[in-house]
Amino acid sequence: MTDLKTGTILSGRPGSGAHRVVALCGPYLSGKTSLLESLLYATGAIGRRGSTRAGTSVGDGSLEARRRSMGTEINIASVDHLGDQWTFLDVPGSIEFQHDALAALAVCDTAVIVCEPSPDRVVALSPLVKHIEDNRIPHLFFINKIDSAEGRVSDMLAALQTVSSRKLVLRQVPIRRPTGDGGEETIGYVDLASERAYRYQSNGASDLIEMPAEILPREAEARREMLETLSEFDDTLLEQLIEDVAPEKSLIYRDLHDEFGADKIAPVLLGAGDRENGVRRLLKALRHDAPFVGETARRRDLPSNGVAIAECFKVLHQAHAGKLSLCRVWSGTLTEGQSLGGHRIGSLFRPFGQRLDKIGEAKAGELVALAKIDSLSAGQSISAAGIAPTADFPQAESPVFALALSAKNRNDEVKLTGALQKIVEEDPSLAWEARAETHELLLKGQGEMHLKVAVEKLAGRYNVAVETAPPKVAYRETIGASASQHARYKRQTGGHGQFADIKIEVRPLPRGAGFRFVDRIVGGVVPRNFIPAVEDGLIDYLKEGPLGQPVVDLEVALVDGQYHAVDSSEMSFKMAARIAMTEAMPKCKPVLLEPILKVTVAAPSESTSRIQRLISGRRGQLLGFDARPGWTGWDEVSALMPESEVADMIVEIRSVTQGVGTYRTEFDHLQELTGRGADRIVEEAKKRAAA
Ligand SMILES: Nc1nc2c(ncn2[C@@H]2O[C@H](COP(=O)(O)OP(=O)(O)OP(=O)(O)O)[C@@H](O)[C@H]2O)c(=O)[nH]1
Ligand SMILES: [Mg+2]
Repeated sequence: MTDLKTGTILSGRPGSGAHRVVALCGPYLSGKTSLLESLLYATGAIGRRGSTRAGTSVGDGSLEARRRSMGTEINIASVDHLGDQWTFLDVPGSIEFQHDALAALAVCDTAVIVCEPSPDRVVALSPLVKHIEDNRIPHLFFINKIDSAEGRVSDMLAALQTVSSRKLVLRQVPIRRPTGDGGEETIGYVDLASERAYRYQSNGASDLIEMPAEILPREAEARREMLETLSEFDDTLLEQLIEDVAPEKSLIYRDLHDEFGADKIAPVLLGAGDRENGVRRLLKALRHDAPFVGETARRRDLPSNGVAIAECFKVLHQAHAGKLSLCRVWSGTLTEGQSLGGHRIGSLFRPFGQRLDKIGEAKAGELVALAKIDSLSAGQSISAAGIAPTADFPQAESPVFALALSAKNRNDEVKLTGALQKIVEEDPSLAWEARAETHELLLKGQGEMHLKVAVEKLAGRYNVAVETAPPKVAYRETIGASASQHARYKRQTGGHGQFADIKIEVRPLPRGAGFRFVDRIVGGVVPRNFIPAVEDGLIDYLKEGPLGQPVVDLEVALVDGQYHAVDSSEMSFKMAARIAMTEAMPKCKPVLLEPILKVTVAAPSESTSRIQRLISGRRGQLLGFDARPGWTGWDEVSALMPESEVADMIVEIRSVTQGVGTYRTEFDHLQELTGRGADRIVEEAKKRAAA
């Protein structure tokens, strides 16, 4: 289809050489990278199929991924297939690396949601499906590992429908055969549109076989369901069904194509990606039904008028190539050496696993790595107008886990912050912060594994070895009683001495008031120029009170004093202030304060009561729960919780929510902490001071 106003090709035809992008996404270990391997093999891009388990796959080639046999970053591979060009973006399934999945989804034409045939695990899919639906990304489900499926496909379909607001359309029914041990195995499938039966091969394309007689009733029922769903969007088909006229195949194919492209239905395919079963059928569906770049650009409100524009969705920092901005070209052509919006486009690369193939130009639809455009980062587009943010690019998730970092070699500190900047640019769901309250360098992210991988990258790619520790909690202390104190600082060491004499009154202030200094000196008993020195001395003392923590929420009034015309100095008044505080504080009933956070946990409703128990078990005070806005079947539980109890809470939240629960926090107040918990913290502070 051509846009009449601009002459741009909005949608192409299979075999027209157009370049489409497919994101392979889905839960942890559902088989995405194995499926990618089979897609590459089936299209002839690789001559032999590797495996993630053996560490021989094209995807997961990074050290961090290989070490764990899991995805930790986007894998990219482009292939030619029957006159079309395809780029597959295989993303990590772990929720901790989810940002890469969202980045890939932003630039794809179609998402393939790869899931396992386990109805009780579909909850794990719900945030992903919601994100895809919210962004109106045409998507299909690939029920993988069909070789190990135990239940019925119809039960899986029903479970999937509970997390999908799009009507699901089953495209295939499995052909099953009893196994010797009383179970069943899937040996092939019937395609419900063509009504042809196929037998899976252990390697290569499935064989066309005669339709097994025993499957006919099931096939007929599944086909009727497919047609009924399609007829909800097509009156012609509806009339034919009512009048019992057998619809033309071309009509069925057209409906499948149009309603998929318009994101009204989500087709469901079956297969086993690690042995190529159903892989060619998947390729065929993509070939016929995946939208083209112009349609995707239109969906995202990006220009597709033939003028060059590309959007960066991820940055990589490479030892040799330097900064690489991974981009999708939405319109026009990018060429090596071209100047675009004031930026020179240097080398262009096409990524294939860990390999970068140099190319001279990249056309609309293509996925390309642009070298050394320093200011081009994820979520920005580059065009003749310069570099600008794209409106609907996914925001980075707020962190739910943190570690304190320190360089093993003190001389590496500058190198460390430089490397942190780079890894955060590569993965914006990581963040780092020099936290003044605890004097720690914090690395924050989506979970322990996420941060461990980041730490491995620091060591392996940037050559900065770091130590990690759980972050400190920013405890404070305050006082529960008032006291007056007189203090004198006097030294006589030859020449002229040191003299300062002051009287202070210390009293507690309400929570949140901080520190207040009051000058009540009358008649110049402490000269004006020394009063700031008294205040300085107080502030200096307050950095660490008798319980080993910064002191807050108190007032200190300077009420009286004496000075000596020769011996008094700023220094001596500062010293007197310290002495006065050191003596006054123990009389003021010091008490520990711990930070309390307002916590909002979001989780599927069936785990709400478990979340509430988890919060109560961590000294939390429940405030209530409500439906999570915009999320069907999810709740938000809010509570006040001590910061120390929140630190590793994500691990437990995930274990009771199939990994999908999450939380956000904001500081609420400081609260007095007494008893054994407080004693332990004071002990630790003392030990640290002594060390
Ligand atoms: N039985 C069976 N096992 C499979 C199939 N596909 C993948 N597996 C196995 O499932 C495990 C995970 O496969 P991967 O391809 O690494 O899964 P993934 O979805 O890429 O994993 P992450 O990227 O870490 O989320 C491996 O042990 C595979 O061998 C399949 O179709 N059938
Ligand atoms: Mg993977």
